[in-house]
Amino acid sequence: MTNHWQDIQNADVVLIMGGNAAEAHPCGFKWVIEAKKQNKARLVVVDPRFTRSAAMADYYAPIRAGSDIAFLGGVINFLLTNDKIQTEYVRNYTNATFIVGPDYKFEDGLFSGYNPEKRNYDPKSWGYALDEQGMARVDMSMQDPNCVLQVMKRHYARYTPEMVSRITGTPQDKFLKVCEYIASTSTSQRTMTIMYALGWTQHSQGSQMIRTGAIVQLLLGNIGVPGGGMNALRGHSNIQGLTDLGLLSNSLTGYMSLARDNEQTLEDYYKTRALKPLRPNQMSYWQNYPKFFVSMQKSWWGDAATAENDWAFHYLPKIDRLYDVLQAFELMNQGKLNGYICQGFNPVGSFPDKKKIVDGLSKLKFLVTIDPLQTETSEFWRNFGEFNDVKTADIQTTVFRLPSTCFAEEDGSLTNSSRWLQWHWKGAEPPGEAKGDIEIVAGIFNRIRAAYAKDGGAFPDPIVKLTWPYKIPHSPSAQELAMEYNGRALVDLTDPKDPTKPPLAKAGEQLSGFGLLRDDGSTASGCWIYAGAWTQAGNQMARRDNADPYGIGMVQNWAWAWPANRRILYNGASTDPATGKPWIAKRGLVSWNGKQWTGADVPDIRPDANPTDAEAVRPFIMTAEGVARLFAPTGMAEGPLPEHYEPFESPLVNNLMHPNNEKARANPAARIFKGDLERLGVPKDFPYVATSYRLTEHFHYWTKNVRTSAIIQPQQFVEIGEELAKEKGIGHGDMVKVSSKRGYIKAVAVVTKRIVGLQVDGRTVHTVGLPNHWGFVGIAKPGYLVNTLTPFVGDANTQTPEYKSFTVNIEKA
Ligand SMILES: Nc1nc2c(c(=O)[nH]1)N[C@H]1C(S)=C(S)[C@@H](COP(=O)(O)OP(=O)(O)OC[C@H]3O[C@@H](n4cnc5c(=O)[nH]c(N)nc54)[C@H](O)[C@@H]3O)O[C@H]1N2
Ligand SMILES: Nc1nc2c(c(=O)[nH]1)N[C@H]1C(S)=C(S)[C@@H](COP(=O)(O)OP(=O)(O)OC[C@H]3O[C@@H](n4cnc5c(=O)[nH]c(N)nc54)[C@H](O)[C@@H]3O)O[C@H]1N2
Ligand SMILES: [Mo]
Repeated sequence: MTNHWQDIQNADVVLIMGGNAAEAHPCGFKWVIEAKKQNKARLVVVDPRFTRSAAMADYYAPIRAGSDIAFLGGVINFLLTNDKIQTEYVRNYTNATFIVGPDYKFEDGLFSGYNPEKRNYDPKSWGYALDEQGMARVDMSMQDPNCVLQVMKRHYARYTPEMVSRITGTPQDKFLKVCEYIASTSTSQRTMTIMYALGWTQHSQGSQMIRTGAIVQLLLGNIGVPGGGMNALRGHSNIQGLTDLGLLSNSLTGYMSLARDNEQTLEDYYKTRALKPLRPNQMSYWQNYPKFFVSMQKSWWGDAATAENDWAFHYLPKIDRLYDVLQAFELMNQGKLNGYICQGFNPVGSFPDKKKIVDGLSKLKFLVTIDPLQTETSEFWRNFGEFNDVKTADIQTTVFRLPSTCFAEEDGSLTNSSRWLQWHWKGAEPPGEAKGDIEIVAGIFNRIRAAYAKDGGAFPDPIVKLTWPYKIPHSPSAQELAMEYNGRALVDLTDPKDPTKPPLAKAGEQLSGFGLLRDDGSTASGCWIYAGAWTQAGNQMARRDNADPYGIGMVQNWAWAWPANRRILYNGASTDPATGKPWIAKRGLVSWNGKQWTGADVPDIRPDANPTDAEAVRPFIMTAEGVARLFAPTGMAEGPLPEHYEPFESPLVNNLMHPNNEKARANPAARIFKGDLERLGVPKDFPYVATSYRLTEHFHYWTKNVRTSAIIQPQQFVEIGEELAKEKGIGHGDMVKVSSKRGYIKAVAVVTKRIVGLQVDGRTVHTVGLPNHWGFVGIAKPGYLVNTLTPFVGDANTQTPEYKSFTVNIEKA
């Protein structure tokens, strides 16, 4: 979230699109109700299904799954052609004024730089026009035909209400009504928040769907302001913490990244990460990358990371490709990956194309599962009849099951969607032989290290020299790890401005924030954005003061938020650039008092940045531009502006935007492996759009082990609309067979008014809804896994699978 849960109460309009907060985030959803109570906020929901969120909405519009870029592109067109943008915000806080370079082109659905063999883009031609000093050229009047605003106007002119409706199936009048609600927040006095989750992320163009939402918010001046923002409603209790700590295979902590194999030296590595400003006087805060990186290396390898060895840069792997989960299972299937450790993860249930997942696991030498429960994954080798029809005798994989605790049986912190690190305390002792996750992983590590120390190996240093300072080496405590992430001074840190002053931190002391980090090896910090969470004053995550002195939900002393306990990111943009005073006085976050920035939140701008300077520091300090990017010259795999593509499986044989270009039918840069192309269905055989989702009564695949949940939602069902049911002769409660190119499941039909057929390009397209919670292990009624049906396709940037739009057939079983 750019903002936070409590802040939703400040919104005037709430758009829930690509999520179903009432159902999947019921505790957080109460802040939507607060917004309705306090501000007469209007709730608008756009979803293929009339959900429990829709049931609370002031306005609901249906949409065909997978077509949100067309819808939001239409919103952008509406805002630009009807002059419903917050002009001064757009001019000062976004790159609308920046001139795009002469080589940029968009033709027939493809951007310049496309390589069809590699299915990727060279983004070189997407850069800005630069002046002699290497600064980006701008036109503050936004009239230059090549400035971003004008480029966008041309790009989105194609997204007319007629075209939007033809693609999305949303009736035109409903689409336009949603546009009006959204446009009502283009004044500086009204804000809209967008709440989204998997309805946007789980698509082959998911990242661009989210970007389209962000562009809408920027045009309206709704980013950085209270009641605004792009609010990703995260999944598992600590999934925000997972990405913060860099647990994705290409990540390091605090959103740093692993070097690629063409970046063999530290200098090359920094080149594309510590970017110089593109406009005069801007901060480009990532210029501090070396401070964050060296501090992380010192935290990991201590005295073995020295200036002479480039802070042990060569200890880190250099990646030749992304090693996401799709890649891992592809490699397993190819026989190139033969051991797998599955910690708190049940891929047989949760990953797409179950057959491919089970085939992959069957080729392993060993599989380790670390889980409090038996799962479909730990039992993948057993025959469960039609639900998992494997030949056990043919599977040679050795499976180790290591029983772990769950969160209530350990101390630690969870980072929620608001970026708050909240400490919790153990509530019970683990049962039986279960051990905590830290102890299990430490046990594996210590044994591997002992083996390396004894026998040597190809490259022992990174393992043998890893810092391991814990009191009980086989069981580090959560406290020790949290303090390590925060970081400490390794020597007395003198003030560079005045070395005679007492040190800013003494050797050995916990650091108060990332502002103290250095790139000379004098500081250690495991995760720079977490610096400030456990200071000399103690555990900030354990704070529990819910005082809200400004009455706008700013509880600065409740837990601790990254970065720097800032609750709303980019909050400098909540002020009028002419004065530095809040756009909305009663919801003031920060303001310029003539000398410095102060306010209810920690200012997200240099403290002494005078807004009245001609070249004032702009509030988007993490970009080299200093402003937010409507047009992204780098960073996105499939182009600088979002463009509608069809899902890989769609009821349409072509992309209505580019009917004659097969290459632009589906996202041209999305992740798909050769073999999986053959496992995609065509509309003639699989005419219905399928989408999968959650129910309040279950949490993924584990609550089918809980008696009460297994009673209230006992077995797999499938939702279809009344019209489709009639066409197919399916009655409420009948058993049906749902099939895709990859397999089939059988389930009970629920015939409902909540899903309706949509008019897409002149014909009716039906949606089949698949709640995704059951399987063959547990105490609920055993059954098929929904992911038997889903395609092995991933988003071009994140490789998140396309669970939310694929195609099926349905018939009475
Ligand atoms: N009770 C419960 N709560 C949970 C979970 C759970 O299992 N049970 N899981 C947690 C996890 S890990 C996560 S990630 C979150 C997920 O939270 P959500 O994303 O809110 O949950 P979903 O139900 O998967 O999907 C949300 C909605 O997206 C809609 N949708 C599907 N395709 C599209 C599309 O193309 N466009 C639009 N606009 N909408 C679409 C679906 O109809 C559905 O209503 O929930 C978390 N909360
Ligand atoms: N078709 C379809 N597929 C989907 C989705 C969808 O919407 N549609 N959603 C996707 C999403 S967003 C997600 S997050 C995934 C979820 O996929 P998974 O993460 O694979 O599913 P969970 O059932 O949440 O599995 C987590 C496991 O963690 C175990 N666990 C719980 N606490 C602990 C602990 O403290 N330590 C350890 N070691 N284990 C623990 C649980 O017992 C459980 O077996 O599913 C994805 N798959
Ligand atoms: Mo999730």
